[in-house]
Amino acid sequence: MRQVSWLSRMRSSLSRAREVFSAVARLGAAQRPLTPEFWDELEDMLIVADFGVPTTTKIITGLQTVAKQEDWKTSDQVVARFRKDVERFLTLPGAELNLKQVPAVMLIVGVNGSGKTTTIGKLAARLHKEGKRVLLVAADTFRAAAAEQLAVWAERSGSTVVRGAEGADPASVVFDGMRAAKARGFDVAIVDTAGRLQTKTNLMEELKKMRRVIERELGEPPAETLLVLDGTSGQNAISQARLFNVATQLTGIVVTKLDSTAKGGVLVAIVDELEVPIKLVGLGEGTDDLRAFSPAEFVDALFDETETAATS
Ligand SMILES: Nc1nc2c(ncn2[C@@H]2O[C@H](COP(=O)(O)OP(=O)(O)OP(=O)(O)O)[C@@H](O)[C@H]2O)c(=O)[nH]1
Ligand SMILES: [Mg+2]
Repeated sequence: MRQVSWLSRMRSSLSRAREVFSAVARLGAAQRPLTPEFWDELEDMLIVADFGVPTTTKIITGLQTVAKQEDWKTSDQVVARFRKDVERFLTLPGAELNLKQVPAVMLIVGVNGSGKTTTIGKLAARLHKEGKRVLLVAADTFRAAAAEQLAVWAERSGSTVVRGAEGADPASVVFDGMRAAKARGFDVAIVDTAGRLQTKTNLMEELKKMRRVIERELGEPPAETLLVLDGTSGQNAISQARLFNVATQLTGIVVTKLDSTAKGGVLVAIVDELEVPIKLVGLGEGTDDLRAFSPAEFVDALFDETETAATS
C-alpha cells in the first residue's frame, strides 16, 4: 500500500517532467518517419526536460547510430529505445549505501535548504530500525538552530548527537565526532554540514578540511560522501553536483523533494556526467519518507501516462 502511495506521489510531482515525456511517448506512437525534423523535435524535448546539452547530444547521437545500424523506419522504435536509454543512464553499480566500514562515516553536503538535515534524520531512523548504533555529528555550527534541529532528529530516531559551540570550527566538531564514534563503538556516524553555495571557495575548502579530519581519524576516506540535491532545482543542480564532487569526491547523491514539483532530466544529466549514482530519494518530510532509488520505477513514473488515485 505504502509502495503504491509514494510511487503515485512521485508520479504526480513529476507532472511537469511527465508532460515532456508523454509528448515524447506521443511522438513515438505517431510512428513518424525519421526525418531531420523528427530528430530536431526530439532534441528540443530533451532540452526542455532539463537533460542539458551534452547528455542530450549523447543520447540523440546514440539513437541515430542505432537507428542507422538497425535500419529503423519510424519514431516508435526510437522512443522505445530512448526509454531504455534513460534507465540505463541512471543505473550505475554500487548504488547501495556502503556500511561495510565500522564506523561507517557519512559526510552530508549540499546547498542551503536542500534537505540535508531532514535526510540525515530519516536515514538515522532507518539505520536505527535495522539495529545500528547511530551517531549524528552536528558540524553545521553556522546557526544555533541547526544543531538543535539535528538533536530533535537524534531524539526522534533513537540516535546520539555530538555538537560543538555555535560558531565553532566545524572540523573540530567532526574531530570530536570521530573520536566519539570510535571510542563508543557506533556503527554509523553521520556528519551534518552547513548549507553552502558550490561557488564559495572558502566554504568548499572548509568541507575539504572536514573530509581530511575524517580520513586522518579513520585511516580511510568516509564510507559515503553524499550530495543532497533538491529535486525541484533545474540546471543549477548540475553545477552543484560538479563542484561538490570536485571538492569532496562524492560517492552518492540523494534527491529530495521528489514529492514536490520535481524535474526529471537533470538527474540523468548529472549521473551521466559525474558517474556518481543516485542512492536515495526523499519523498516528504516524515521519518519514513526516504527510499532507495530505483531507476526502473523512476522511469516508469516519468513515462506512465495513467494517473494513480491510490492514496494511503
Ligand atoms: N516535501 C519535502 N520537503 C522536504 C524533503 N526533505 C526536506 N524537506 C524540507 O525542506 C526544508 C529544508 O530541509 P533541511 O533538512 O532543513 O535542509 P538543509 O539542507 O539541512 O538546510 P540548511 O542546513 O539550512 O542548509 C525543510 O522544510 C524540510 O522539511 C522532502 O523530501 N520532501
Ligand atoms: Mg541543515
